[in-house]
Amino acid sequence: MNNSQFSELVNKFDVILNIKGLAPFGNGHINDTYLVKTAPADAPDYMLQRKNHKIFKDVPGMMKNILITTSHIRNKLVATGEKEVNRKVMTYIPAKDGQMFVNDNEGNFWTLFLYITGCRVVESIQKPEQAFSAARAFGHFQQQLADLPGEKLIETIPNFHNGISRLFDFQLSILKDVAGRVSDNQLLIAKITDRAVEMTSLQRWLDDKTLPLRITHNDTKINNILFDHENNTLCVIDLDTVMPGSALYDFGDAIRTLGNIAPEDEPDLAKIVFNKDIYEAFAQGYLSEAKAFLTPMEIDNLAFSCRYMAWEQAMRFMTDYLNGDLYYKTEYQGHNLVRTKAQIRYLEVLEENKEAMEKIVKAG
Ligand code: GN1
Ligand code: MG
Repeated sequence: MNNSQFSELVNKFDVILNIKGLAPFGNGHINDTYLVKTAPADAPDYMLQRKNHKIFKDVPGMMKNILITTSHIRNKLVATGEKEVNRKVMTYIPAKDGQMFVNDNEGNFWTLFLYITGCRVVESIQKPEQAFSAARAFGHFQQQLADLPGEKLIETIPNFHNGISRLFDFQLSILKDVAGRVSDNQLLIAKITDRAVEMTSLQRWLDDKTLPLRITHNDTKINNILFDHENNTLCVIDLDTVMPGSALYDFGDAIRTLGNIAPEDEPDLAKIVFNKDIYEAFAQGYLSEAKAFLTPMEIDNLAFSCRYMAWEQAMRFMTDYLNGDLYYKTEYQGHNLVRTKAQIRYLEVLEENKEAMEKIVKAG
């Protein structure tokens, strides 16, 4: 897409912009994001994002979810006298036709939202204080949405964190073996399969209502929180998967990236080490917000949720590898296999730390 096509697209939104430049932004695995710089220098900048409609099959429904949740949070911020509302919740710009997206000639869906000035994305956390604030931000996000009726939201990706359905997809990818990658990876496959009975218990507890359904974020990687330059959290972003889910998904997924010192695709497995101090700070920060609404069953399973999310993610990466790399963006041949191995190693590290992790939650 050239610059004039980009400005044509941006012009379909209900805002007048003097575009100065446009550049790719961030490193999400699913959508494509661009920063739209505007003039004069003090005018707000925007983020233009192409939603991946092969993965999000109902983009209008997803954008409706996002509008409902951001409006709900915005109303609360206004009611409590928050002065910087636009820095504490995402602001999506409607199109001139009133929809929350515009289409290009190829049928892609584009959205526009306000760039939050003075924000920072972090890919890993070294300081426990930062983990504590990140956890409070995620806990607070769940709490802000706790009184929003779940039936108002659609499932933007059905069965997104449903371990039973993810396991089914994994087994199907093994049976089909379209890329001929199964025979070389029997050991990894076994490591995932061996844990299936324990791991699918989370879904069984949701099915029999031992665990409650809430509105959750479902993609609580550390890079989905914005910080300011003083390390204060500003707001939770990447709301595509906000939908009914378990609070355990959010806690577990955060520890999946935060508790691991190494990147998600670290090829040197020896570098995958669990950062207990970060985990402890995160658990304390999360409980300081969430203890008020979590059930004892949820609290008892916070440590387990970390192993669950690592298992599920390992299985998702492996499924994609066996399917011939169709889902996640990959940067090189075998990238999904490297991610799988790193994720399984992290799962083993979490298993080695199981007792310590449970003790920390009990103390919190
Ligand atoms: C994807 O797009 P991104 O990078 O925020 C994925 C998450 C995975 C994550 C793994 C919609 O998130 O579920 O945990 O990659 N999002 C979707 O890094 O599948
Ligand atoms: Mg993201």
